[in-house]
Amino acid sequence: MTKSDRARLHDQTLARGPGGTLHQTAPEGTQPLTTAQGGPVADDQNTLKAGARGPALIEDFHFREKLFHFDHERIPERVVHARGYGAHGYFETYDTLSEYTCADIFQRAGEITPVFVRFSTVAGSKGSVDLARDARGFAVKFYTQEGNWDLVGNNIPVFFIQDAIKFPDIIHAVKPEPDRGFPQAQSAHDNFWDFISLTPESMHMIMWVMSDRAIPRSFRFMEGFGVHTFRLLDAQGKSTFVKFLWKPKLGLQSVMWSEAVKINGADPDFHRRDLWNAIGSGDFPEWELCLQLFDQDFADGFEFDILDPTKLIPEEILKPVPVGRLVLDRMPDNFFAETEQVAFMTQNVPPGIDFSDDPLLQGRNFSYLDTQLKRLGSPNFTHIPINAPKCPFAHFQRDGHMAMRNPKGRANYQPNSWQEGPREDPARGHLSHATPADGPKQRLRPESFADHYSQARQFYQSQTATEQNHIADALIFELSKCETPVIRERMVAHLLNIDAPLAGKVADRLGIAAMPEPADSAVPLRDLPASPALSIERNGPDSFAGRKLGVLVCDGVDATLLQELSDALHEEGATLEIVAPKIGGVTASDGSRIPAMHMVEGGPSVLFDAVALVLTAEGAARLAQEAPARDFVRDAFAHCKFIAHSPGAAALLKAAGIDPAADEGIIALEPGTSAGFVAACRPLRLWSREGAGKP
Ligand code: HDD
Repeated sequence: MTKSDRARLHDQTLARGPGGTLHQTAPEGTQPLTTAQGGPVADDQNTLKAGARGPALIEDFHFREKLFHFDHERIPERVVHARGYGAHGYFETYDTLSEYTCADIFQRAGEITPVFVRFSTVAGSKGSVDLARDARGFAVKFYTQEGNWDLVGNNIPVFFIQDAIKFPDIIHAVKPEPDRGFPQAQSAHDNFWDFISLTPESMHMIMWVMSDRAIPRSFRFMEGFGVHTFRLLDAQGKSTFVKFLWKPKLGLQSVMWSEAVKINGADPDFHRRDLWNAIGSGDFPEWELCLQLFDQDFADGFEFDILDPTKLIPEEILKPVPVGRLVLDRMPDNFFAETEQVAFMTQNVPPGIDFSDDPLLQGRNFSYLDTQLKRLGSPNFTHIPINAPKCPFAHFQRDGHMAMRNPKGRANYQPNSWQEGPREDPARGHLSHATPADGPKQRLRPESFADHYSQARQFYQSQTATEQNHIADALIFELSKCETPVIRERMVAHLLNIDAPLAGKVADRLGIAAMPEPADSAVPLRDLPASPALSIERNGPDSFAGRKLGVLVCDGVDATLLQELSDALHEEGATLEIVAPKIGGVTASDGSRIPAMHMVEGGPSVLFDAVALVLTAEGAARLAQEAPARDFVRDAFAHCKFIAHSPGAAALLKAAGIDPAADEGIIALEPGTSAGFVAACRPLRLWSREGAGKP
């Protein structure tokens, strides 16, 4: 058979395979398909067989290579923070910080440094849901001119444990129980609460994890924290202690637990989609990097040990200073290559940034390198573009699996006589702070780490009444999932040291008949002043910008009203999504076709920050017959959302059992009132509806 005969046969086979299957013909100009070795592929639809219905032949190298590669596509997921989502962006330095640090990134006002950020949950596996109750990872890789700086933080400023040696235990305890393999992405089970109830140092973090901080509305509306105390070093080696904080420009916002549960069903990728949509539409999320700077005298005078990662420094005591802004403006081209393969390591610090002796940080600096080798499979993981520095670099590390950069020349060591290769430079390189370190070798927890309750109490008392109720509800829910009564009682004993009424409420709702004694505390408890900076509600936005309105419409929807609403949202920097009886959309009053983003069953109101019912009387009467439409309104009401309703919507409100005069969060929408409605949505929720009252 000649080459052209083969090509003809190929065309026929592609058009209609011998078995009659239809195949797509290649569009004009398409690149030819090849094997990984570069060999052109004639048929990618059928394995090589002995006869049309015969057995497959092992000679089929194309099939073998294709399946071999597919079988090896997955790499081990991260042992923690497996589920994550990343984006590219930049960091802009506001002003020089040369007074405190020689880090190149902080030398010049207006300096732009590329970054890659990965947000994550901690406990769940890669395919778990976004709205699990959990801390969120907030890891930033700055590609500085003097090497990569990884600030590997969380959206919570403290941690469960004080010493890294306990990390495998806390993580084992929260992950699915090993005999049964569940629950997935949840802390509401015996093993977790058993460990916590036996680990009093975790109480402060537990208050954060039971608060709404652990169910953020979006990555865009959460803070980030470096957690540990680090050091900044100036050109002379003078050290200043520092804590790193990220403040979201759009303010803080979380969802309610009853909402989170439904969001997980309606859209398990809620946080991913939110970031994807925001960046895709040019609404780039932004955070300010703030520093809490302090010296040894402050550290000596502060009531807790600044090396203890279960403690924070209240912002009212030490004001965070904004030093730059982070903007995320580009999604990765390839999720696997970038978000999955990115390797963050706390030990990646440039000259001018150094570690403290926080025992958790010291342990982390050891752990992160190990994990990258396990996950990425080769010491050459820095050759992967997302992990490679963007500044000039040169070293003698070489060879190994998958080496992509293979230097030429004779010298593979230094010093050498060949005038080849790089040399170290004491004037530019990373220098550690010359902290004196001497002492007997021992396994001891410092006495200064002993107060496990005072800051937990301070956190609880800094919350609004609504937020305190949410913490109590979360504790009750989680502990109700513990099958072992003694674990519940042990937790109530700890809560007695944090807030007696809270302990009483939890004990009552769990049906604990006799109140336990308070847990032993190694030191007397202190009553610390409230810190308003710790409340989400007190630090919400003053605008509806970045938020989403769900608009339920029907055929005949008032086109002018809809346009007005859309304009008012656009003006505010917010967006609108249309929910309709059919995904094909509706025909508006002026005859125009309005495309729908969701049909009612697929677009429950938990996906939106506020809702509007823009309906005709006929459409509302029809929707009133449908459970998903009634739930749309009922849920919005139960979740304290602002609800706008056009005059025609009355029948649906009535069917949902909602009195339009129930409260000021239910707002009549008429021509000319849209801007007022959008402004009314700025507090995000009408918490008084929940019965807790405002702070
Ligand atoms: Fe960790 C991943 C944050 C304590 C060991 N950690 C990881 C990630 C974040 C954090 C955000 C995901 C990075 C990414 O997106 O790839 N970890 C923290 C914070 C901690 C903390 C804020 C306490 C202040 N971690 C911690 C300890 C250890 C680890 C004490 C071990 C001694 N962490 C790891 C790890 C991971 C990790 C096993 C898993 C995947 C990875 O590193 O790259 O090495």
